[in-house]
Amino acid sequence: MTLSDKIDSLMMKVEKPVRYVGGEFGSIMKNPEDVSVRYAFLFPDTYEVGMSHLGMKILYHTINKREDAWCERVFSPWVDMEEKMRENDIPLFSLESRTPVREFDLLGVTLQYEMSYTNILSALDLAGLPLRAADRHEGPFVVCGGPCAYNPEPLAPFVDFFVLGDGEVSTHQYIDVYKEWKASGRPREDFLKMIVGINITVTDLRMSDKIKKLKASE
Ligand code: B12
Repeated sequence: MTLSDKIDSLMMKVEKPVRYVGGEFGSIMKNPEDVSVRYAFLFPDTYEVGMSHLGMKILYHTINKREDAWCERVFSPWVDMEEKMRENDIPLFSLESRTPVREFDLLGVTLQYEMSYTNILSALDLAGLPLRAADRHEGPFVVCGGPCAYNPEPLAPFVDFFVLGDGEVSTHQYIDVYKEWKASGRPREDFLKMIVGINITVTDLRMSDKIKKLKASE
């Protein structure tokens, strides 16, 4: 049974299955073979809360305009679906291609309100990713942006890096750096060093869980 079959088998058993089916007008499908960067954008709340968020639409469009990248959407499942996913060993997946989140290159998370922070931890756990950035030695880099990124301290141990301000330009910048890093074969921590210079706050993984602000000049 494929992951997609397993997901389909739950659709009649959960409330509002339309939250998990995708395929809406405007959603973008690409061939994974044709792109070098796969980006999962998580709105850490249910589909109906997240789908009306303008920032996600802007960044989805911005990333998908690139021929070398594919951005897919991810939402938090409602409690009934989460319970069934855990029972049936179904990891958190993207809406477009139903790919497990842990197989993406980058996991972008929007921080719209602090009350969503516990959903972010649930999402990481459901994706099968270690919660703490320092414990993640493979899988997607977790990047957070949005209004609450201005106070990164509470989520710092769980996030690889934060982006402050509007994402339209910086998203391209760190995707470009990601491609360069991937092609170079350098160690995972080096990616975080390479993004210094973009308007970004990086979690210092090796020294401590403290936030270390790296300016372009450092
Ligand atoms: C519109 C809005 C709403 C709408 C949301 C409609 C919707 N579904 O989108 C409504 C009225 C529903 C709402 C509700 C709430 N809101 Co509100 N909301 C806003 C508001 C005014 C604008 C958000 C917005 O759409 N901006 C426009 C888009 C285009 O910009 P953006 O989201 O910031 O995204 C850009 C960048 O931030 C960045 N970015 C965003 N995400 C990411 C992710 C990555 C990875 C990267 C790289 C970049 C990036 O790139 C985007 C494009 O440039 C903000 C205040 C503000 N000025 O930001 C408050 C704000 C986000 N809301 C807030 C709060 C508290 C709430 C509520 C919890 C209120 C309540 N008690 O019920 C609820 C929670 C929602 C829920 N769970 O249902 C607070 C959060 C503060 C906090 N510390 O938690 C804010 C900051 C207002 C404030 N100053 O108090 N809200």
